[in-house]
Amino acid sequence: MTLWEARSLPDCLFCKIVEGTIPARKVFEDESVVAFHDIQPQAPVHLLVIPKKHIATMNDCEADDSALLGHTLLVAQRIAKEAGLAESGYRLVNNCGSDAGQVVFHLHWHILGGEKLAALNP
Ligand code: IU
Repeated sequence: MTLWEARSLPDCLFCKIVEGTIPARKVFEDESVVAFHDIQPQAPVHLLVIPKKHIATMNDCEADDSALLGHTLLVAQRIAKEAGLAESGYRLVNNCGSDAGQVVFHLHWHILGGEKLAALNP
């Protein structure tokens, strides 16, 4: 049993995407990370990058997760480049908790790009 299988939650939608029991348009997968198209894109390019291991939020990350977190971010960089966003730029977003609008409680980063995004502080 791999680490992510040991740590997957039966009712977590993103764990089901990792397992393949809910469909997703995956663009990347390795032993610890999956990336896929968001089903409700908020920009011309909207991808999600998630660790396979079930971690609910950024608040739940521990020191042992540092290599996994670093790897997940480097995967985000790689697939943003593969999506053609390196030169124009992109936004990498993690919503942590309800005030930030987190809806799916399995750690993930949004990659948003393909157009001029609204400024955070207009
Ligand atoms: P949030 O950061 O938790 O608010 O974002 C969750 C995202 O997951 C949101 O943009 C959804 O459209 C997206 N999503 C998805 O791509 N596929 C799914 O099966 C489900 C949610 I459920």
